[in-house]
Amino acid sequence: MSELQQFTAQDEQFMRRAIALAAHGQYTTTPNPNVGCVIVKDGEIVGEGFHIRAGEGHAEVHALKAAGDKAKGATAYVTLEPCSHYGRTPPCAEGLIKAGVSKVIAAMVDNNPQVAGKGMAMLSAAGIETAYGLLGDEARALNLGFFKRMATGMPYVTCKLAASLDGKTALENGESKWITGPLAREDVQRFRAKSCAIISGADTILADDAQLSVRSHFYPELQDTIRQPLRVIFDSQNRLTPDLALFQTEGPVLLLRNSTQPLDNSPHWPHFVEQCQVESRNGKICPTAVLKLLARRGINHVWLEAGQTLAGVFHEAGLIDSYVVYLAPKIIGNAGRGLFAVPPLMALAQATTLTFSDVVQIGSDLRITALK
Ligand code: AOF
Ligand code: ZN
Repeated sequence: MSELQQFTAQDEQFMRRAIALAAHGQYTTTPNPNVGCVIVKDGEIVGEGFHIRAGEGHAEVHALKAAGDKAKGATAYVTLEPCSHYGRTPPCAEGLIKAGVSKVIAAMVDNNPQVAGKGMAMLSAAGIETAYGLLGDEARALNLGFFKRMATGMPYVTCKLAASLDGKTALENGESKWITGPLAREDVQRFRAKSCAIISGADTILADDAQLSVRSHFYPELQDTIRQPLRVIFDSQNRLTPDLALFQTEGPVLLLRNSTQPLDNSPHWPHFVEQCQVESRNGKICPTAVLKLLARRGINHVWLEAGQTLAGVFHEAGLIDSYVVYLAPKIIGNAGRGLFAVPPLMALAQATTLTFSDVVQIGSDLRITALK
């Protein structure tokens, strides 16, 4: 197997197509990664496909089916190393060997310990020419959560914030619901839809009566397949009640209790609400324990949409990988509330330093992405 060998411009073009196909699965594949595959014979695409849903065929299965006999002697471009294991589906490496492809180019190796190079090795052992490393960064960006969970046992956490131009998230009295405009709120829907879980706290749910759901009318193309991410709510004092809007929207909810608080098993909770006691200190639920629990349940990417207290807890514990901040052209003034409730710093040198990765205008607001 060779890494970073000289790939041709045509190789790059086919891998770009495979990456674009993989992205079609971004609302549905969880806990599996987004993967695309293109099969090329004599410079022509003869089959292509992408992974849609865990439990169903992998990208290669769809592409090989479309190619039929034309797969013989063809080159397969895959955004992730073909799998070598029997999971919910049989190994794709075996499928490619049986179909008689002569070359497989993968954008990157799969860091799932069940695969981890074994897929490429199976192909090589069968006499198939293999290479990887073509557009690896682009392919990695599609599955940040999956790769982080496989490498560390923790999900990738994106923290969403909305603030005025002077960096305030709410008035002194807590009013905060409509700082940003409708297009920014629609943009948030897209991030929610891509995430595996949305984390929030009882404060936010009580203040805004938030549903934290994905509104399917934003996705006409996905009307039938729209998936509600798991809504994970920190409610360490059992303050939430079944009448709130959150519990009127069908879709899984994990209600977190502190380890000393009894669960509320009253019959009024809807069937889709699960309560769970989590390791706590001084009555506060441990955010690291929550993320580990979520990763064990196959959660790759978390969208943290919370108020300054819970956002502060995650930030201080160093658990946030990326910050998505919507900035509205409004001035609230010094009496407004900040974004993170954290203890004061003694020197600027103690400040968290991030890197801006992206700035775009969305309607009347700006969206700034900063990475740890
Ligand atoms: C691929 N192509 O399209 C995907 C792959 O339980 P299973 O059978 O769905 O296997 C899931 C694992 O297979 C997943 O964790 C990842 O390592 C790999 N996913 N591999 O070759 C695909 N989705
Ligand atoms: Zn596979």
